[in-house]
Amino acid sequence: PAPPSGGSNSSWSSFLKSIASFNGDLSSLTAPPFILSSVSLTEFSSYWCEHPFIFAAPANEADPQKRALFVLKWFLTTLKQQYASRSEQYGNEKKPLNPFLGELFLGAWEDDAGTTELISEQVSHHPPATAYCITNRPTGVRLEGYNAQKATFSTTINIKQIGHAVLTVPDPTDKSKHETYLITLPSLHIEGLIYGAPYIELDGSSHIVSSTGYTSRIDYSGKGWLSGKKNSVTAILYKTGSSNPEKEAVYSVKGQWPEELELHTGPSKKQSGSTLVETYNPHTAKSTSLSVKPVEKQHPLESRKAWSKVAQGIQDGNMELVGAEKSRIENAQREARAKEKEAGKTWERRYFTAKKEGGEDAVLAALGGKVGLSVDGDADKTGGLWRFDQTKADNVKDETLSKEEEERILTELLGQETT
Ligand code: 0T9
Repeated sequence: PAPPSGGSNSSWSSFLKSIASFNGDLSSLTAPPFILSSVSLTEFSSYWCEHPFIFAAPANEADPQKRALFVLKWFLTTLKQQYASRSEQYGNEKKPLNPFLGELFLGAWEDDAGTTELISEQVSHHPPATAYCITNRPTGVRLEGYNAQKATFSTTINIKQIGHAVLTVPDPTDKSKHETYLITLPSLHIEGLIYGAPYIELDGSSHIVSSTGYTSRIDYSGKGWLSGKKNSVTAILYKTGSSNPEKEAVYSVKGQWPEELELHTGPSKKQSGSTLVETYNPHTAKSTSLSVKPVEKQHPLESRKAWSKVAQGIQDGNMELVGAEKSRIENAQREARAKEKEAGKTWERRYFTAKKEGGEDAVLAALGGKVGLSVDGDADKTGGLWRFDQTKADNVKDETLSKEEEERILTELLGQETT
């Protein structure tokens, strides 16, 4: 075994010991400095759209079966940035900042598909849940979702993702109609912990089920004792309700998600008559980076602005500053919640609204049962069934904060001293 890649041996082994007696709350783990990230989980929502033109592509495809394939392809092309980008960049997975309630991360991409907008908001703190909405302006393709994580320890850290996403695609042959794709999220675990170089492996399976009658099942696997390659994936796309999806699949995919994916017609490439649709190579695919306003122009609750001192501390290895600045935010948040409670109020989410308990969600009602999602969207584990609220978004669009309002937010919600 190689020695730990970062930190000192002793701090890593005491960290491992603390994980072994772990209570399920990842944010409570005190990790050695080299494992700390200055990026908050609200930023992770942007991983859904590293390639905006692939995201928007279904809107320009007239054949519904091909559209379903394009949606599957887009989903698979997000995996690399979602789950491998930190370890590729730093040599190990990192522990993200734990967002505060109301934290925002806003931005936009510009590429061949035009402008695609991102809105990400921390909609719950206990339990932590992040909601997002990504819209490609020219086509109207939109992804809405929310997620939380449940961690357990058995051999390693195992994480189950709770929540789901809904992709809406306007029908290219009839713009008055649209179709929806309900997307479930894979579970994951941490590999490489004992070597001091943790990275993510996906496991189990996830699904995409569409209102047009197609289902994709995606199976994840890693390197086993004797065979298998790390970060492996296979997927089949079949007619929803098929009694033998493995045999009746109309498309199939095979590969390693950070390396290469092969898309074929039919259930597998070995099937006679199967043809190669496309080979996707993430190393050569065109990525577009997200544009975010400079910190000076951001709303005080925007992630990079609110966490800027903590991020600076992490980058400088100044753990005293990190601790002090984190506590400032956490204490201010605790006080704000106490005040709200006293006044009988709740924190108003800026862009999302939780569906009323018992209130039906049409997408979950129609498609949820096919992929094992409950109609209430696991609201108890995510602080609500969160949906983007266009009215709220329109109302805040041209909002300008007065100096007083900005100072009130800084002091009352982030614990900053203003002069
Ligand atoms: C949604 C994604 C999620 C968030 C992260 C588990 C994890 C927090 C949640 C699920 C995104 O769409 C996809 C990617 C990575 C997930 C993170 C990986 C990770 O390790 C963290 C947890 C909280 C830790 O930081 C544990 C410490 C770790 C570095 C082990 C030493």
